[in-house]
Amino acid sequence: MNTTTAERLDLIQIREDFPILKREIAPGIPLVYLDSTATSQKPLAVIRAMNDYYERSNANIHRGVHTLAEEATAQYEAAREKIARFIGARKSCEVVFVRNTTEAINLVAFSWGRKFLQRGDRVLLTEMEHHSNLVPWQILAQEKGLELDFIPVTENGLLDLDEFQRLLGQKPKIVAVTQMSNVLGTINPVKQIAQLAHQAGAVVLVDGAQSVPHLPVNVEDLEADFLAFSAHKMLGPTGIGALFGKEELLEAMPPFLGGGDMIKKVHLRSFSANELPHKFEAGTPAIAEAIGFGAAIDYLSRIGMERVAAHEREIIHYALEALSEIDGLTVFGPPADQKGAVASFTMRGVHPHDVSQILDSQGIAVRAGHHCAMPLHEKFGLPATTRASFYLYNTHQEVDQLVRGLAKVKKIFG
Ligand code: 7TS
Repeated sequence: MNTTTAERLDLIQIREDFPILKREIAPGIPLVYLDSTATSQKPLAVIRAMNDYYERSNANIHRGVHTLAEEATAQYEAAREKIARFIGARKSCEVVFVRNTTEAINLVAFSWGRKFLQRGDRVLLTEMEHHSNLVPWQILAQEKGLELDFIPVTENGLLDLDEFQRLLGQKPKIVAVTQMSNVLGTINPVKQIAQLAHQAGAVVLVDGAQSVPHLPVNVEDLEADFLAFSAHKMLGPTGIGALFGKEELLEAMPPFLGGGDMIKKVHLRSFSANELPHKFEAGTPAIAEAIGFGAAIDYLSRIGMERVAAHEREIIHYALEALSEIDGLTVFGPPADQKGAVASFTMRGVHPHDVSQILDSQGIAVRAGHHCAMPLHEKFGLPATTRASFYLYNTHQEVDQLVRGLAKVKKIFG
């Protein structure tokens, strides 16, 4: 593997930073948390940043001139700056705070999409999208009479790029694609996709819910027009996420929600919208959560996303190797070098929910179901899978525990 010992993460120190990892699920049964794709755990630095804000500086932002209001505003805006730097945005006004990835994509669909798409226009998605990058487009398609097309997923869990080129020939107005599948783990070549989409005249939205937490992501390098991601999957709190949008696109878009903060002037029958990014942030935002998001970015930046990614590459190589030795177990998706640290699998003769229940009785937290990607499961003819996912705090020993846990599942189900 391409990490040297010097670059390796200090797992003992990192695990110390996450109080929940000391939890026992039952007496003598320590937690093995393998569900970070759903939501990550939070380090003390994030929990403390939010507590400090409530204990010292709590006030509403952008309105008061008193000391607390100024502190709160400064911390909230500092978080935006950190996020902008983290993803390589040129300006912090290109980062809009939203509740999560889902809201970010809805914002694009219902602000950009409502204004710039017309009956018969095509939206190009993929078969591996999370529901949050499908349903908003379906709603808009019904409203406006749009055509939805899908880049197919191959048997081994990759996007069919020949078919993508053909679909681009139909001149979609927007290509919206996930950078990493939350089921297959597939890391899609979004830079190449964006370049080709731009040549065909389309705008590009990247769903970064799984990539931004796990890989170095730079919007300039990717040539993404929009990038959506959630804090809670990258060590931050729930209730906050970000939409990156290129300034000229955001400028041209109408507001999404109306109310306080997003306006410059309001009359009884009209308003003028505020400047970016406030135009898209109506009402009192999740202030403590934004500050916690900033602290999560600080934590990841201190470690370095290259090292996070390298650790996860090691873990997934190790996990796939170990899982491949279990008779009757099938892991879906591409080989380890083309995917992130996600292993969705089925076990012959055992329902995925039973697998996860028996693992839970051993303290091992995995997820079973369709993982909000029902069309992808349909494609593979599966009602559900069991999914183990890994992050910077997971160890090789935890992979071994998963393997032992699965041996027990097999024993119980004979
Ligand atoms: N896009 C992808 C690729 C995701 O994995 C998820 C969440 C979302 C969008 C939506 O993120 P949210 O923060 O708005 O909910 N994925 C999962 C999952 O795999 N299990 O629980 C949530």
